[in-house]
Amino acid sequence: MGVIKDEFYTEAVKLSNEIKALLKEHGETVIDQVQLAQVYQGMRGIIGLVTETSLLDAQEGIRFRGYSIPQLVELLPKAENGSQPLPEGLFFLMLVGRLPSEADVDHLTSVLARRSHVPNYVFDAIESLPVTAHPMTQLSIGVMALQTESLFAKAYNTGISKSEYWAYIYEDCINLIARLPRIAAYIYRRKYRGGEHIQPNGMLDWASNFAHMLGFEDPTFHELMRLYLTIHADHEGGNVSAHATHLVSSALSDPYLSFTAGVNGLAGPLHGLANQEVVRWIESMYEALETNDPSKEQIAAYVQKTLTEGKVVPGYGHAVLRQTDPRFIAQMEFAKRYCPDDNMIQTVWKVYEAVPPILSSTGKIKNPWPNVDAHSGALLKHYGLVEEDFYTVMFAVSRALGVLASMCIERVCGFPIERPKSVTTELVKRYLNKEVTTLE
Ligand code: CMX
Repeated sequence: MGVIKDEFYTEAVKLSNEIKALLKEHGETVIDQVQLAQVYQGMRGIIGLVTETSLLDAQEGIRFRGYSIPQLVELLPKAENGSQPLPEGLFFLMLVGRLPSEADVDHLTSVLARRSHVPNYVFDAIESLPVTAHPMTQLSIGVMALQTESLFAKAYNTGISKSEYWAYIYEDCINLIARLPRIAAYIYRRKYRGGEHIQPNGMLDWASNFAHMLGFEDPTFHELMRLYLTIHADHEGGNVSAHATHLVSSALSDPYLSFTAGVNGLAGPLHGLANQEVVRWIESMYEALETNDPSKEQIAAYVQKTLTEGKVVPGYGHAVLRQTDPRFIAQMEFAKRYCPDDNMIQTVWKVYEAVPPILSSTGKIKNPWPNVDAHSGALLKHYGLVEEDFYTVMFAVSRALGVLASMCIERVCGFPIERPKSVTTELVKRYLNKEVTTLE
């Protein structure tokens, strides 16, 4: 691990120095203006964060360190005979800032395999919950239980210097990424497979080992896992899971505490839980229409019904994107190659034809196009992973790669505690009535 850690540190220090120079010269330059509506409406569009790992363009979608998803699929190292990128490679890219070689990825894979042991008390903590508890609740508790392993928390208690923080944070982040698939798979086997657990296989890559511990041995499903865990990893810094992780970590809460905050945010139906909701919505539609093969017209009528009932169409819309999510397209391409005849996948494609014109016609929905969650569930179902309330856990395993890479960078750069200013509506009214000249 030392080699990657050294290269990461060298690059992050360069960045930190660049930021210091930038702020010295341009620190008072105004780069954004804020409208009152933005303050009340989820801070949409306000530039208030720096995240190096990825950048979201409203039209083009996500780029990770400058690389689009199709480029990553082409350029990141693959498993032997595989066609999908290894997520370890994306983690390396986000962390270090360059495309990894096969040797870099092999090294990272073996480090993660070596560090994947999860202490029994973590499983005991999960077991203390009713088996009916949502898998995201079980994941959150599992990661919290693991917090006793934090090297950063221990080192901080001994009074280390600020300049040493990053090294412990780094180790915690690698350890957490290594252990997450084991915890997630434990939850899956506990909840849906009668507690028959599968031991990790240290010869497999990170995603493949996850698939194996879940109990799936189809090599194409392992390929899907590699793609899934790559494309869900990061979506710049303002989304709820990334921002929550970043916010909590800015208080120097260790990576276990901080990532759990992100997990809890991802568990919201407007964020990561939407992948579960999409499958439920399609199944309710089948039931309501009494067919598993609805026509485009029937789907359109069901979408209208959903809107009339005051509900959202899950998997559609986005706070930033204004086009079809390239993560949706990547999954569609995978499905076209491996399972084009699957019934639910065909429904997903028909929904894709039917929904955007209807959402556009409402005049209020800013993005009528599908996001990542519109496709993932149907693919997982195809391979027999049918328990949709587990899907967000898989999203969380992937999201760890992005938010923890960012956390390592932030600690080298010494980003301070986050503390935006809030105001009251009373003060806003006084400002608008010119009774006060500033909202400060
Ligand atoms: N179905 C119905 N209504 C929708 C909608 C959808 N898919 N998307 C947006 N709207 C509505 C909003 O609820 C809002 O209504 P009100 O004005 O009545 O409150 C209005 O359209 C304007 O919203 P917006 O500015 O277009 O979207 P936001 O930035 O506020 O919200 C998002 C973005 C993703 C929460 C929203 O599009 C949504 O709820 N989508 C469905 C849930 C979903 O798929 N979430 C997953 C997002 C990806 C991820 O994080 O995993």
